[in-house]
Amino acid sequence: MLNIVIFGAPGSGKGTQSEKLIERYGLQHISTGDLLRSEIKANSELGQLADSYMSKGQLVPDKVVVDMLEALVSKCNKCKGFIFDGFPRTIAQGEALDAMLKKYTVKVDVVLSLKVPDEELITRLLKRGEVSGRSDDNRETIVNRLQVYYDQTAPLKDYYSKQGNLVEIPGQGSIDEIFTHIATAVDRIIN
Ligand code: B4P
Repeated sequence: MLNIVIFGAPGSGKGTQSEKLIERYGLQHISTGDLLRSEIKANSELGQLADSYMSKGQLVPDKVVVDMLEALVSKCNKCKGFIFDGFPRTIAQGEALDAMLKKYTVKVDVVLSLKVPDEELITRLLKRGEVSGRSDDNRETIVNRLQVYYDQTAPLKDYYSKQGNLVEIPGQGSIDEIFTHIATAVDRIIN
């Protein structure tokens, strides 16, 4: 089993690079952002709760996200592995993920940390906002999301660095160029 965490600030290209990872390695993709947005679309109770946080650029509470993820991981008994996209986003989520995988005697094999300067992140997300219709792709919310990232999510880099599985990936350049760096890091692990 191969378990990959794709990590980075909002707009760093986690979703974009995940699509290429799925294509190349055939892993099960779990994007907490996509899952939460589909709950919002369905206007479920969970979706209404998630929207009240996401539209302000805040993180959805850990327990809500961890329970949602645990349900998915436990269902997937024939998976070759997972790409965790946008999860974990807090140290508590990181610890929950480690505990969850331990039950299946597996672990996070690699954390691909995409590095992109803030100005480029803002430009990308504003551009996406022109077409996405996402309530969180506007300047005010983007600035808040970046602050939340630095306060609550970035400390995970240290967490994984101590585990020895963090790989920094330059997140600027063409999508294919970035993926070449990613594939090199992943191939090093599986070969
Ligand atoms: P996510 O859905 O994870 O979204 P994201 O961080 O905005 O985007 P991503 O990094 O995937 O960017 P993308 O590839 O699309 O989270 C949204 C919200 O959900 C969070 O703010 C939070 O509220 C909530 N949430 C999600 N997970 C949670 C969790 N675990 N706990 C609590 N709350 C959670 O790229 C962005 C844009 O850049 C795209 O338009 C793309 O085309 C462009 N792009 C990508 N690569 C590029 C490149 N190389 N050059 C130029 N443009 C590029």
